Amino acid sequence: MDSVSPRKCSGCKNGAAFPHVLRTAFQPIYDLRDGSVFAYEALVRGEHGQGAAEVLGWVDDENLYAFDQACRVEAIRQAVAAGLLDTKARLSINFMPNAVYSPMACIQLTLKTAREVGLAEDRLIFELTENERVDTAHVREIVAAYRSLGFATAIDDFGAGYAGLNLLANLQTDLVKIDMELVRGIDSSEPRRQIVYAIVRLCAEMGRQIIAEGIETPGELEALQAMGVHLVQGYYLARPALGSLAPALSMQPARLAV
Ligand code: G
Ligand code: MN
Repeated sequence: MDSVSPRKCSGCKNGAAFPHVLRTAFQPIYDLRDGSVFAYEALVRGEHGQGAAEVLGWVDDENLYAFDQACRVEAIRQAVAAGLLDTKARLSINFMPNAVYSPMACIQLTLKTAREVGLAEDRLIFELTENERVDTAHVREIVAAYRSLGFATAIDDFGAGYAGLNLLANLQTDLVKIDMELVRGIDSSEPRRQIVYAIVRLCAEMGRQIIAEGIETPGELEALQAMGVHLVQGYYLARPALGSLAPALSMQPARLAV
């Protein structure tokens, strides 16, 4: 096992080490083939529903590790409290690679929490969020460790920032989430359609599942559906809801009723 820093680990011994109450909002990722919820993405919120940007403002170098742990634990506990086990949906948790010091050590509290509440490993997805450049070897190690434990992994915001083609080349994630900037206005943008369709085909060839995120209009949804994208997320379908899990979509023949 890799070496572990006692200081960094001290924040992970229990989820209460982060000095703020964290809540979780859940936004569904739907499967258009049957309207079911494929997964709920867990999004961190403050005690009074403050947004992720405000909550992230409370995070510093000292409490980053404790924050990441607390987010995971709260996401799992709150999803189960909201009824996740009564559904077939998975739970998708964002993580910052820089908040993972040692992949196997840092996942233990998450694993313990999931086992305590009866959530099987194969119902957890970890979305790799890259808001800063990270060491490729480090991220590969995390993805490999999570896979070996039975979790699914996703590249988040693919096509934006640091989440480019190199990530696809270097990381064997199960899922790829297409960034919302590529989705925005896709129905009226030939270049966006060409790029996204190329990503769809590429991911199909690579055996990765695609999720389109940030869908805000029926036109965007239809354009993506026409390309064969069936895992979809966005405000047009459902906004994040604090502490509650949105129901499945009601489907009409050949068209969605949303
Ligand atoms: O980086 P990541 O993809 O995890 O970001 C998720 C964020 O995107 C959340 O804060 C969520 O509220 C937001 N979000 C989800 N769906 C939409 C959408 O349709 N439009 C916009 N603008 N933001 C969205
Ligand atoms: Mn995400």
